[in-house]
Amino acid sequence: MPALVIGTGYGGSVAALRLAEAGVDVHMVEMGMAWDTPGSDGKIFANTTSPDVRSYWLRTRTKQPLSNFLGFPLDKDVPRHTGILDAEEFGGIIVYQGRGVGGGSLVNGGMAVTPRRENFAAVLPSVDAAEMYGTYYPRANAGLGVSTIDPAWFETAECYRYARVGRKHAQRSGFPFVFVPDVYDWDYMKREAAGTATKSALAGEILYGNNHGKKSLQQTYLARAKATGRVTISPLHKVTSVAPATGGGYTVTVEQINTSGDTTATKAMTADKVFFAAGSVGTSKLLVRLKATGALPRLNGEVGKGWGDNGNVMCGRANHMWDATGKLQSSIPTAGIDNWAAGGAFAEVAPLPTGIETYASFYLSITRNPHRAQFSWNAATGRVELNWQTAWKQPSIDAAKTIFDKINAKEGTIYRTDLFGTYKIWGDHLTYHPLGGAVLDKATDNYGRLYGHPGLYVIDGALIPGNTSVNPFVTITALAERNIEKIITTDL
Ligand code: FAE
Repeated sequence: MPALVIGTGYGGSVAALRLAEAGVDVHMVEMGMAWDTPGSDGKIFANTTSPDVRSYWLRTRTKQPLSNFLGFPLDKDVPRHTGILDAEEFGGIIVYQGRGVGGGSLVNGGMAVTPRRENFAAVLPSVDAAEMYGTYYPRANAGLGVSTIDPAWFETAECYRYARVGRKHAQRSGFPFVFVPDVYDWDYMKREAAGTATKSALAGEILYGNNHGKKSLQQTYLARAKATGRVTISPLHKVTSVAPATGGGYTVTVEQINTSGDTTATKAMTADKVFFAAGSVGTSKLLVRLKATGALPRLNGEVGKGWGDNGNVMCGRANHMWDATGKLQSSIPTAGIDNWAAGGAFAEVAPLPTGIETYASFYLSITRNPHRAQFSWNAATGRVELNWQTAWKQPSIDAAKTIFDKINAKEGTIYRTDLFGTYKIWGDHLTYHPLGGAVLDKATDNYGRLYGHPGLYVIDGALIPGNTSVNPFVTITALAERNIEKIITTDL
């Protein structure tokens, strides 16, 4: 076959669509499920407040990002299943990732943020920023279906009381407050609020999938890719090896798995070109292992390096009784506090959709964190390890404190200590935004061609060196649009 794509997230979906449009047949291999069939409750996706068999990737106990509430642990036992959210545990960090056709777009908040141009230039200096902002960011935003909330509706919607409280507190402390675009269908959300459409964002759906309203890749890039007739997808198939084939191209070894995660068949596929789009962690793990075990010996020493957590850190604040944040909270965040230039933090005002009044404000901050980790092969355990240290979150906590210490002082409020454990203020144990591990212009050339093995490409978040200053998927999509255009015109 001409082209095989490993993974069906943002990078993989862009590659598949543009290759197919150029007349190239594409096969996509995805380890997660298809997520196109309703369960016994008639719904495809489980609700955030009631995780079930569909919610976690091959775990026997849930691993909720907010592990506690009012002192009570929230996790519970679930049957082991190829569920939608992977809480992948490394030594110093839990990396949350989407599993299934659509990758992270199945589980994420849909916050679709284009970074400030000066920040982009600092992240990827080898990329022509004028081209990115003139052509590829607009193309990505259009392809993803990005739009911004109607500001008049925002002012009155009960489900955004929490965001308005977040704005009031930010502005009273002098911080810039910005609306954040999203791929959620805002007209659909208005109908949810009016009671004329089945609730999704207003029913708290997000972390384990949205049954309505959110334009995941299934509704955008992947739908268009399939409509070309040139793209096939194998769900519940996991790539375990890629090696040069005798006679040219690559042999790709694929394990078919069942919904308990057991291998039921092993298949060999051959492709002229192979695109690594298994996500920052998935792509890095494959490349590091294949280099170390001799399948792809000529990959360079940059493979596995430059990994970061996009500076993710979470916290909550306890408000006064007169600053109620609302029983009804839309699960789709719509606004943020931009203190990047002064304090190195961009904090999204996040929902806490518990169904009860919590008087809490909750935030996910993206911060400027200088630490970068490396993936390496442990031959003894047969695993790829990541050397991130939990203590490396301290610069992120310090950056977030430039916002929240000031707000707390101004409002006379305190941090919540009951959301991530007992008497624990900071959610510093996780990231939603893994980036890097096969960095552009280091492990690959300036368009994602892996050094050492012609015909192999990286086209996902692994290309980005650890931070994007905002939520990453628009940048991943735009960079993929840029790279695939070059690859199609020069390599095919
Ligand atoms: P990704 O979307 O992770 O896709 C990789 C795919 O490859 C997955 O479907 C894997 O199952 C599959 N795969 C991995 N290994 C293999 C293998 N060996 N064989 C076959 N398939 C494999 O990669 N970002 C934003 O910009 N805005 C947000 O609001 C936002 N919220 C988030 C909320 C949560 C809870 C999470 C987890 C993430 C969030 N993100 C958000 C991050 C965003 O989803 C992520 O950066 C992108 O999905 C990464 O895109 P990639 O194409 O790199």
